[in-house]
Amino acid sequence: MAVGQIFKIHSDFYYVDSSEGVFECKIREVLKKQKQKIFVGDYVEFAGGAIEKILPRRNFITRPTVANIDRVIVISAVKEPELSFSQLNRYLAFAKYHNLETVLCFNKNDLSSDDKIIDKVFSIYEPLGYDILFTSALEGDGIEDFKELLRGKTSVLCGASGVGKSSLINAIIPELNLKTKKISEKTLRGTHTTRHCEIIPIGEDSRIVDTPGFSNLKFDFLMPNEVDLLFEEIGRYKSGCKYPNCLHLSETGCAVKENLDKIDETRYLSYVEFTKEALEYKERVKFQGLKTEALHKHHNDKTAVKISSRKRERARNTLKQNIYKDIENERID
Ligand SMILES: Nc1nc2c(ncn2[C@@H]2O[C@H](COP(=O)(O)OP(=O)(O)OP(=O)(O)O)[C@@H](O)[C@H]2O)c(=O)[nH]1
Ligand SMILES: [Mg+2]
Ligand SMILES: [Zn+2]
Repeated sequence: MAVGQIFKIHSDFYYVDSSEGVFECKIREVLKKQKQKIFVGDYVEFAGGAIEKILPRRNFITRPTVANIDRVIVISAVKEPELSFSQLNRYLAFAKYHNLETVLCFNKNDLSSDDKIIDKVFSIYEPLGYDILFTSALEGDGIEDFKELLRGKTSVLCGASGVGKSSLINAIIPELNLKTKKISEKTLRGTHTTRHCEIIPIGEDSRIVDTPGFSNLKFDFLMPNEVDLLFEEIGRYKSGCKYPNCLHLSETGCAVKENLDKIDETRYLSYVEFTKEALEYKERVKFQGLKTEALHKHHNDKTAVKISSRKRERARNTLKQNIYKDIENERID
């Protein structure tokens, strides 16, 4: 069985890169039945144009869906679309949730001569330990540094549509000529030009993953008391809070609130925003928990699971088949 890595997925076709070359594969029915999802970046076993097995992932992210990566580069535009710190904090918290090294890249630097943005970016994110890069894919500023950053690693570009992810890759490898598109004049947003994730090799030892832009990421998958783990500068005060389950919103004796002068305001506002999303998620989980309970009907003090009439019909048929089998067996015997 050959082993290779998925570098692109288009509808039902999986493109595998292996020492034997590049193959277009389909996925074995059994994997589909097991509802196993294959990500770009997955190592797989394959034979005769069919993927048989997904090998264990070193890591992965789900927005965009990519596995086995070394780092995330969050791309923002300083203008067009307008820089949103709230959105940026979302990407950063998400990468931290997946425990991935992250670098910040601010593109379209040619469109702004406003040093205030640069100062603000450095004052917030440098103390948090992030590497920061300003680039212009159009004029070439910072492109050498960007290329240097990629050396020896597999880096995933992550950011809203229209910030210039594909343009940055084109700036490094012009022959690639990846599709790029002007952001809409009406909405000043991107138009989802890149449709699929794809691993692109750069030289001998570096790889970059171009991805479709997205901006509707929500923290509706974790518990509210986990959100402060995604904000290092907030989590560090947690142990001083009066209540161990403090969410640092409006509780008394909250050490985070007492130290707000040391935390950037946009960062704290993002923390509150994500915690509220997590609180909504918690409520929903609780509600769904109750709904599952309601499916259990009480019969003579015993809890019986209520099943739909179709399932009941199927159960009866199975019973019938078993009876026929027994009859047949008797005849053979
Ligand atoms: N002025 C300026 N324009 C840029 C720069 N980088 C990209 N653009 C323009 O921004 C628009 C969007 O760029 P894309 O590279 O398609 O953006 P993307 O992030 O790949 O977008 P999606 O594929 O939709 O996620 C294009 O018109 C680019 O020419 C830059 O550094 N400066
Ligand atoms: Mg693109
Ligand atoms: Zn607190």
